[in-house]
Amino acid sequence: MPDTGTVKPERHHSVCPHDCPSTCALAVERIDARTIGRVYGDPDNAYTAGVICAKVARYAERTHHPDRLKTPLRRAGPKGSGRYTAITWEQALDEVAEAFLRAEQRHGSEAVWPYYYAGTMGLVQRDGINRLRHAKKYSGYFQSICVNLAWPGFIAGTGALRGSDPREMAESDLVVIWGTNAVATQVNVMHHATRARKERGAKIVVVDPYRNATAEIADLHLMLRPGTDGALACGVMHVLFKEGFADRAYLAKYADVPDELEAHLATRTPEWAAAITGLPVQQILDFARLYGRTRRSFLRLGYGFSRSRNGAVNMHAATCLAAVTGAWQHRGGGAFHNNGGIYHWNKTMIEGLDLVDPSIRMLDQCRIGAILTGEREDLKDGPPVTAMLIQNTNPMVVCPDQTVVRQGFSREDLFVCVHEQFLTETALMADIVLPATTFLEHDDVYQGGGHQYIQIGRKLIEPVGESRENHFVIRELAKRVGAEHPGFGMSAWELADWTLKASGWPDAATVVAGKWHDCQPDFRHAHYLDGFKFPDGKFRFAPDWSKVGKQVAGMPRLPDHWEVIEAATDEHPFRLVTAPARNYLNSSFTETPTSIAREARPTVLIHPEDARELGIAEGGLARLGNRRGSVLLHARIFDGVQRGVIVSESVWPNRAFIEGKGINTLTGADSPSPNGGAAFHDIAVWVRGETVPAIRTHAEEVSA
Ligand SMILES: Nc1nc2c(c(=O)[nH]1)N[C@H]1C(S)=C(S)[C@@H](COP(=O)(O)OP(=O)(O)OC[C@H]3O[C@@H](n4cnc5c(=O)[nH]c(N)nc54)[C@H](O)[C@@H]3O)O[C@H]1N2
Ligand SMILES: Nc1nc2c(c(=O)[nH]1)N[C@H]1C(S)=C(S)[C@@H](COP(=O)(O)OP(=O)(O)OC[C@H]3O[C@@H](n4cnc5c(=O)[nH]c(N)nc54)[C@H](O)[C@@H]3O)O[C@H]1N2
Ligand code: SF4
Ligand SMILES: [Mo]
Repeated sequence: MPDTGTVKPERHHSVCPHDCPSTCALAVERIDARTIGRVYGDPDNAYTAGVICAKVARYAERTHHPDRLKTPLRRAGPKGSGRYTAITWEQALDEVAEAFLRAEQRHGSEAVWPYYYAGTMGLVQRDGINRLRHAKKYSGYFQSICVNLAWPGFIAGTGALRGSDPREMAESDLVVIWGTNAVATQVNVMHHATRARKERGAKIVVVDPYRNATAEIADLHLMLRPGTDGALACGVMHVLFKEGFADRAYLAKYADVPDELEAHLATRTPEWAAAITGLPVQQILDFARLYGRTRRSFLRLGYGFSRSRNGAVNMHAATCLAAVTGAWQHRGGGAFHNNGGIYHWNKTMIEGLDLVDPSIRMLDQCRIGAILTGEREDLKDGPPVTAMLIQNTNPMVVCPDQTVVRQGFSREDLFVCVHEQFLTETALMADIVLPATTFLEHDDVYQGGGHQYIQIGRKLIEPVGESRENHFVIRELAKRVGAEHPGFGMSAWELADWTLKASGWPDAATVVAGKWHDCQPDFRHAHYLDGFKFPDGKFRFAPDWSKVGKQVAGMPRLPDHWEVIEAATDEHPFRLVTAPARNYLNSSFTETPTSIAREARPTVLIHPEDARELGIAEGGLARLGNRRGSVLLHARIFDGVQRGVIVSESVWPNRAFIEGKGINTLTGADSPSPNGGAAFHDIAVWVRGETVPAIRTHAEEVSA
């Protein structure tokens, strides 16, 4: 970072674009037209409240990283070799367009598959790729990697993806942080929860399979087996009914089948739940009674406990607690997962929705391995995919069943263009690599998932090298492949402004002037006091799963433990959770030196007694395997898990592992109910101790 002397750099409002529920309001130091300094959380924003994570506070490290891509590149060696030659933007865009036109000529437009995700959460830069695909009838893209288990589970009971104002956590007497490692993944939750503790003596309960940084500071940690939250929720509700904590008047007015639920729960005793979750009976009773007698009890439901094959059922079961006690009626009470349902966007211009052709096939993001290796069912009996444009995602690291993903990307007849900030492992498989701007180098509009603000982030510095925003690439390709839509003629700013106005929000200039727009619905609406979002206004204990997904066979009618997880067996006695690493964000920040130094190396946490039986010592090597493959990494002996549960904080690049195979080698790509996705924390494996010659850590490699 340049020396700024004694003059304080000016601070500018911005928005964190990363795939994190917090979508923090930022104050960014701008040192000059090309350089940023430190990044702060905006203290005036009621949700951010001046708090941001360490990795974004030092964003200068990422923006000004020497490895930022600076020019377009053309592959000059085998796929994956990393041999590239620099070319001009004109050459690069012409070649991509030619490849797309060629693919279209040979196999039809569906042979081209634009592939993207939420590396940036800006609506224009993230979703604009859809305008190109709709205009050209390229293959559709079914997003499934992140929210497809969680959201249907929440909506199943409430009818809508929204809940109590997340800021109300500060006014709660009991905050239950369930399946989210908030200290690491959405630090602002902790700000509001610890305020409640300081100001009101609130209790903080964490439900999580390992003693993560959030559990460390909890009053009570329910350290259950992964994939057993449905059983926990049922055991708790059994006690709530039995011991008089159920609000019968509320249930009569606001719930569908409370009597049937009560009868169903009669056999779901705390003892039953203890046997499935591995928790002590007394702990389940203590939690149930604490929850039952606290009116202002706030369920802060994360994504983690939904990343199991029964995750949607577990999410629904957890939401049922607030209906049983009627906690929804109280300030600081109820439940919150994500606010997606409060926004009413008109994305016609951004995504070209007026051009949608429903006959075009949709290809599943998580099934990319099967799709690229030609599985007929995944291709919907259509043509092979022979050309791709990839923006804001790194499937060669983050997608399940990596062995098959790698096979697919290795196909010689597949043309891939990757638009990236760094030479990721996906970019390494590309024929053409295009350099991308970061959020500080372009305009966009953002909505909060974990809160309720719309914000705009403006371009603050000049693009690094020759990097260009996503919207530029989409426009330029549109010109070259003959795609037409008014959206291609607008700037990112104009698209943001049009979209805000067409959606009934204030225009872009107004949002910028006020720094953000607060979209919080009023108390009655947020707490469903005028009814849940169904015609009869009643919460669904017995949801119609077919309303939230297509694969519903076998899903239980009422909250339960649904035994479809990858259970431990004699052959695969361990259950692996691949929870997020604090200093990484998915695969991002795995390039910044401070993050790498703090995470050190790919590691698996193993219970001391399991480690002893396996003959694995602290810092020793462990091989984890199942029928999908095996990975070799270092072990840490850790007593903050149940026996039989292991945790590997993720997502390290494959190349950071000793044998170049990363953790998602072990993850299944089978599509869970009711709506697809990936069960990243639901992996059965065997574990073996192993010895190999000393090998440098990733951190050592990077600094070497
Ligand atoms: N530092 C950091 N922040 C991130 C990310 C990151 O990778 N790193 N990723 C971002 C993204 S894309 C997302 S979607 C969010 C997700 O953030 P979260 O909502 O926190 O969800 P997860 O990250 O999947 O997992 C969180 C916790 O769930 C626990 N868990 C796993 N299985 C179970 C289970 O069966 N039951 C229960 N109760 N808990 C379980 C894990 O042990 C972990 O501690 O975070 C975002 N923020
Ligand atoms: N084992 C395991 N695997 C997981 C998970 C897990 O918990 N465990 N979590 C899963 C989850 S929840 C998710 S959401 C996925 C996410 O996985 P990814 O989609 O890969 O997530 P990111 O790392 O957020 O973003 C990917 C890339 O976007 C790039 N990028 C950022 N901004 C821009 C931009 O403006 N333009 C362009 N062109 N590129 C940009 C970044 O440089 C980064 O390389 O990973 C999943 N994979
Ligand atoms: S907590 Fe999340 S939204 Fe906030 S700065 Fe960090 S990554 Fe960005
Ligand atoms: Mo995610």
